[in-house]
Amino acid sequence: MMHPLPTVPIRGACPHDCPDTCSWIVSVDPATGRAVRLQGDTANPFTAGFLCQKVANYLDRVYHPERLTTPLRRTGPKGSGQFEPMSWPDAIAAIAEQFKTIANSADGPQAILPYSYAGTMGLLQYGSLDRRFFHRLGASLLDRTICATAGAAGCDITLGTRAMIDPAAVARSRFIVNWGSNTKVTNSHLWAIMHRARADGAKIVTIDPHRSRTAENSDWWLPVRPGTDAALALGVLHILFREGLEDRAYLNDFCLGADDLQKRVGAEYPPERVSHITGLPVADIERFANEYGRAQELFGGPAFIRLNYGMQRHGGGAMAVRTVCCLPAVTGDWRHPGGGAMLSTSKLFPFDDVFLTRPDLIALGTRTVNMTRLADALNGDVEGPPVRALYVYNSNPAAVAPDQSRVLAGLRREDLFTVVHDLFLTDTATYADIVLPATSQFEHFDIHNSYGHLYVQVNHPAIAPLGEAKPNTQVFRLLANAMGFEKELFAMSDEELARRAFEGGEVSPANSSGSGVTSQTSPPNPLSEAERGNQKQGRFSGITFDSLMTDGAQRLNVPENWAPFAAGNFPTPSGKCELYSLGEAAAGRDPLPHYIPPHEDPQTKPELAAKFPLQMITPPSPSFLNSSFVNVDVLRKKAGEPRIEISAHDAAVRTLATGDTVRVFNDRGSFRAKAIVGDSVKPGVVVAYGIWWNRYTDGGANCNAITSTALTDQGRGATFFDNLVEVEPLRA
Ligand SMILES: Nc1nc2c(c(=O)[nH]1)N[C@H]1C(S)=C(S)[C@@H](COP(=O)(O)OP(=O)(O)OC[C@H]3O[C@@H](n4cnc5c(=O)[nH]c(N)nc54)[C@H](O)[C@@H]3O)O[C@H]1N2
Ligand SMILES: Nc1nc2c(c(=O)[nH]1)N[C@H]1C(S)=C(S)[C@@H](COP(=O)(O)OP(=O)(O)OC[C@H]3O[C@@H](n4cnc5c(=O)[nH]c(N)nc54)[C@H](O)[C@@H]3O)O[C@H]1N2
Ligand code: SF4
Ligand SMILES: [Mo]
Repeated sequence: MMHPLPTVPIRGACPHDCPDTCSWIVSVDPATGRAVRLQGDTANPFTAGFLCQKVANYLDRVYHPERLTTPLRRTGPKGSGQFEPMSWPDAIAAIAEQFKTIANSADGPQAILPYSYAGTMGLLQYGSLDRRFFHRLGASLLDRTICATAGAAGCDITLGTRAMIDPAAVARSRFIVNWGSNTKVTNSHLWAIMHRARADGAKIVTIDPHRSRTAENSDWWLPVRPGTDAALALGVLHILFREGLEDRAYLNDFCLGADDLQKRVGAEYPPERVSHITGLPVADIERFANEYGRAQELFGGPAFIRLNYGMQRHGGGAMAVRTVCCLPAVTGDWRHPGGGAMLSTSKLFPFDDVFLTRPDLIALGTRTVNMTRLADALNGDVEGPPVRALYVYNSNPAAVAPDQSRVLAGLRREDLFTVVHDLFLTDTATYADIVLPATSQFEHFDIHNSYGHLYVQVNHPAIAPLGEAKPNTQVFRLLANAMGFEKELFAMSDEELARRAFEGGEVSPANSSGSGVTSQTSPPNPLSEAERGNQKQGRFSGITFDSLMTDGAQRLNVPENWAPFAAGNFPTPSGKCELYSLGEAAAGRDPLPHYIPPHEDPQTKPELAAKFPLQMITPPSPSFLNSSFVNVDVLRKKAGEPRIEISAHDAAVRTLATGDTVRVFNDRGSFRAKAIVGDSVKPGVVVAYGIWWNRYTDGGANCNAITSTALTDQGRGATFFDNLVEVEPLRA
């Protein structure tokens, strides 16, 4: 009897938009060339050999029967999903012809809009030759604001960079705050470290309007009213100063404006006012501030805040992040390994982004379109020429972009030429004129940073592309050739691009922002002196590209239990933690933190609340990754069906019971869901889990039917969690 050949292990990394960027090993059957198994790679100590439930089912995604295998041409009305196969040469020629026609028309190339986000976070497939192509073409620039720019702006004001520490050091924290962070679900490897700390005595607190899985599994849940985190943080600061819990030496040595801040919070944010704004009892605010400020004394170690995206997606989202970032400076928690706060580590990876994306190719005066405002852009509500062509890749805006009915109306326009490159016929792809099949992470090469840990790694292709699927980089090589662009701009192989982006990183003056966490189209800011200093220390030193190719994930060259702000070193204009912001003062704005209410706030917009009394937040379902995985049957079954959670009080007023189908609506649109009545939210708040594909909903619309294109106070970000709605039973 013949023994089967052993499977071949291939190292790679999970490409999804998740801070964990897990290292994995794909086992390939050499006889068939098929991937037969996927496991976490134990060689990466942070991701520790375990993958989340979504990616544990990855073979179902890669070998899904609905994978696109050839280019398609539309044969029916837009949105009908009627297509016929076409060849790659025909598809590329058709796209190039349309782009040339538009570029040569009176509207010019800016009438072409690329639309992409983080379907993959690999540096090459996220943003490299695509950026070069659209810059060279003269297309509109895309401001990639849909996720993280509000928080980035908020952090930058206070810290000059993202809030970050070595996340592995969280094991040493003793008072852990998940603030607008569903860590158990969205950052599960950090959650595991939090639990290690808890076994050693740490207390875990979660501040969230929803009793999320994280809140449920914490020692204390603080159900803050949506969009009021800045007020809560200002109230905590009030108490810290009142109780003398501030670290005077840290404030004197490393901070700007402590006295001004103390006066502001002393006069304007007493606990009673903060209680009224946030909906939290005064006693809870007092207790939280005291435990936070006395963490060393009460719990034997520093306090740590995992601040995440939940608080950003509101009208005052940047201010909320900016204000929370002041807390560890006032307590001096930045001094201690494991203390402080973390939003993102992506800025730490000094890849040569300028080399990859070539912003020098951007023509002066090119307009920028904010991706959050796609609904407006497709309906003629932005400056400049109309959008006549849309090229979508790494994103599914028909499901994930706000103000969905206007997004879909735009996608239905007969005069819009739409190309969608994806692995699947997503909601967006059903509106395309041409659909192109994309490779999965098993089928292409890439190099990865992470926004939740300190490891750099490459992803090796494990199997041949399915059907005629092609990686993003390859499609832009073909398109560039058809457009007659300079060959040398697109000639390098993916491996060469990665090597150069990695090796060039040490000397590059480029910004080192990573995928998915900053807007990448505006010409990069030169690094501040402090950041350049950091970079010269060589965070890639000791790592070679060749060693990444052979050995897998490697840790950046930063000290174990790194505490970057232990001795100040804030890359702000003043070099200090700016409790008082010089930049804000220079811009003529209030230089001190203050509370900015949500756009749709019952306290400040009573007329709107009379029509739509409930604040709705719309975080993703734990079974999905944004709208990815909705078409994987086991995961969709786990998610159940679109549902909303509503308090017993609000349900009673509307004669609703668990299991009832409801209509959720406001002036922008409506969607249907099953009601879950309980105490997972306070009266006045409803939660809708996203982000369903419209085609799998009853009624053809998901929760983005009610979200708006209004932007955050700073950072031009999306306000997905800032909505007033009404809910009514749908009865036959
Ligand atoms: N399983 C899974 N993991 C993911 C994702 C996914 O879709 N699924 N998405 C990935 C992506 S793209 C991102 S950006 C991250 C996001 O990571 P997180 O920020 O952790 O995720 P969210 O669920 O968007 O929001 C976190 C929590 O904020 C709460 N929240 C809403 N409004 C407020 C508020 O005003 N104040 C406070 N304090 N809390 C509020 C929500 O109820 C939610 O529980 O997760 C990544 N990981
Ligand atoms: N209501 C509401 N809306 C939200 C959010 C929310 O919490 N609530 N979250 C927001 C957030 S945080 C984010 S980050 C955005 C995410 O929005 P998107 O970035 O659009 O994320 P996905 O929905 O996962 O869609 C990514 C698509 O890229 C495709 N893809 C994957 N790999 C590749 C590849 O290599 N090449 C190509 N061409 N395609 C590929 C996938 O198949 C998938 O269809 O959604 C936002 N929308
Ligand atoms: S989605 Fe996140 S947790 Fe899941 S495997 Fe990918 S990186 Fe790891
Ligand atoms: Mo995101």
